[in-house]
Formats: sequence, structure tokens, C-alpha cells
Amino acid sequence: METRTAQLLKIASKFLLASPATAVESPGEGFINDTYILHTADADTDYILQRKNRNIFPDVPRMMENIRLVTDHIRRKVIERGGDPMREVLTLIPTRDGELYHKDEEGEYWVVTLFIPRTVTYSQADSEDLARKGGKGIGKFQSELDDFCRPLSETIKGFHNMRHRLMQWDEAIAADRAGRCASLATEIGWINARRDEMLHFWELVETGTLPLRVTHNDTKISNILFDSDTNDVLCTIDLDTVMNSTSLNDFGDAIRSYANTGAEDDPDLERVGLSLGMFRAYTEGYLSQRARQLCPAEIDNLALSARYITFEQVLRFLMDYIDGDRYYKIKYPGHNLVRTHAQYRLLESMEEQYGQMDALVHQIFEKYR
Ligand code: GN1
Ligand code: MG
Repeated sequence: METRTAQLLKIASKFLLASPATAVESPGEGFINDTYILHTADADTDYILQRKNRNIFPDVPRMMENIRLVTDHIRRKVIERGGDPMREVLTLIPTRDGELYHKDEEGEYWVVTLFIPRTVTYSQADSEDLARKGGKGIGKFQSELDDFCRPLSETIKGFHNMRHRLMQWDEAIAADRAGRCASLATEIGWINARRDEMLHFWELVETGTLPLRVTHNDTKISNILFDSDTNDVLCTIDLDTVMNSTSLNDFGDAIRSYANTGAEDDPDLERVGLSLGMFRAYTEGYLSQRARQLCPAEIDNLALSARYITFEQVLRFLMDYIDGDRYYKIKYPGHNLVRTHAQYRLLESMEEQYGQMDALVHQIFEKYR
């Protein structure tokens, strides 16, 4: 029997690496894909090997084509502004056959990117300065994609589309696959009480009031590489969900992580809440890059987008718990319910402070418009 390491090294050998991989490390992060670091004989060159989750991404080849188009575009921008294209954008490593992925005998898809050294990632923002830098980084990412005009494939159907999410929700409640609904009356009530208001937000996208742009769709802080010398955002990673949607998704999802005083799955709800200071700092960084490019409806709905994406996350964690934990990786039984409660506490805190959040957005917008 081949060991797992030997299997992974064999998969790595399908790719055009500068020198062969010799060791594999498993950082054990991410809720969806399996991620490994490949070390090579050359101490300065490592790679990231990922097995893409094909239960979640039904068409990995089209997803990889999205990522290729977007990274090629950003790479041109980085070169134009005199940046370092090996560090400021993901580099996809092709297979020896020139493909963007390797498909193994079991039909699993594998992808390799260049590992970017001297970087740091965070699971929570530890200072307002970091939040400001994070906002600036996503603002810059969006700006660099403003003139990207090729259509992108929809890698996950209806990803941040509330009409679609509520349809899935109604099906999950009706099916009650794990027999858990009877004990979740309170939590189910949280969703049902807000569905009309949240659907209304999505209608702004459907009617074109909120324009479609190129969006990352998964901008939580752990998907950003910060430069370990300067702590500036260096590179936005995890581009699996890059698609056309409202750019407010990226603001809202970032606030959900940067401005939370607790962890995403904090079992201690006393620790969870929205920090207005962190909210202000992130918004400052973000609007310093984007104020002149966003339309009035985007500014008016910026603060609401944080509630929208956090609500969606409550719904998705709870729906997965109801479905019997099939989507997200869990670390212990009941993890999805703990995540649901922690995200709901954050949502309530945003609702309590919504007036101040919205006022801050408009104040900061005036400064940069
Ligand atoms: C997943 O893959 P990862 O861990 O970056 C999820 C996001 C959720 C997030 C919750 C494709 O992100 O949508 O917001 O978990 N990605 C997908 O932390 O579903
Ligand atoms: Mg992701």
C-alpha cells in the first residue's frame, strides 16, 4: 500500500514544477478543499497542492478557466504598476500536458499554485491598522478587475443569491434529512423572520440597481495573504468563487470576519459582536480605493451588505446542520450549530448598530468621493 505522502508526491509529479517535490505538509485549513504544501529540493521554491471538492464545484475545468482569466488580468496590472507578479497574484502551475488541473483515476481534480513566501494569514483581525489594510487590499483587487470584460462561468449556482438560497432552505426544511428540525424551532424562526428583507436586497441585484461586477465572493480574512514585512495585503487567494455578482458581497463578507470581536465559530457568545472601530477602519481602507468607482446605490447598501452576508452565513451553517453536515467540513458533532449561533449573535450585533454603521459609510464616502 502506497502511503498518502507517496500518493501526493506522485500527483505532484504530474505538474511542471521547477524541481521535484520531496515532502508534503498539511496545514489543515479550509472548509471545502484539501490543501497541502509541497516542499522541493530547492529551498526557495515551494508549491500549494489542492484537491478541489467536486461535490461542491460541479465543473472544476470551468472554475479553473475563470481563475486563469482573472489571474492573467491581475498579473498584467501588477506588471504595469511595477509590482512583483510572482508575489502579488496567484501563479497557476500547469501539468506536464499543459492543463490547469490533473484529474486522477478516481476523478478527483488536483491543482498546483506557487507558494508565496514571507507572508502571513490571520483568522481574525488583531488591529484596526490590519482591518484598514485589508479593506484597501480588497478595494485594490476590485479596482484592478474593473476593466475585466470577459464573461465568467457561474462556478456555484446562486452562490450569494438569496432567492436561490431560500429555495434550498425550504427544501432542506421539508426534507429534514437528519431529523433535527423539531429541536430547532428558535433557529428556524431567525431565518424566517428576516427572509423578506433579505430577499429585497437581492432584488436590487436582479433589477440592476446594484450592478454586476467581478467579485471574489469569499473575502474572509483568512483568504488574504499579508506581506510579513509590511502587513499590507499582498495577494488575494482562494479564487474558486470568482464570478460576476455584486461587489457588495465582498465588502459584507469581509466585515463578517474583520469586524467580529469573536471567532466565526466562537462557543462563547459573549465574545462575539461587531466592533464599530474595526468596521470604520475596514471601510476607510476600502473606500479609499473604491469611493469614486461605486454607484450611489452601492454606497447606500454597503452597510446592509454586512447584514446580508452574515444572515446568509447563518442560513448556510444552519441548513448544513439540518442536512446532516454534508457541505462544510466539521471538527466535532454540532460544529455547524455552534457556527450558526455565533454568526447569529454577530448578525444581532450588526442589527443593533446598523444606524451607526450606515452613518459611518456615508461619512467616509464624503471624504474620498
Ligand atoms: C467556505 O473555502 P473557505 O473556507 O474559504 C465557503 C464560504 C463561506 C466560508 C465560511 C465555496 O470558505 O462561502 O463563507 O467557508 N466557501 C464555499 O467560513 O462555500
Ligand atoms: Mg473558499
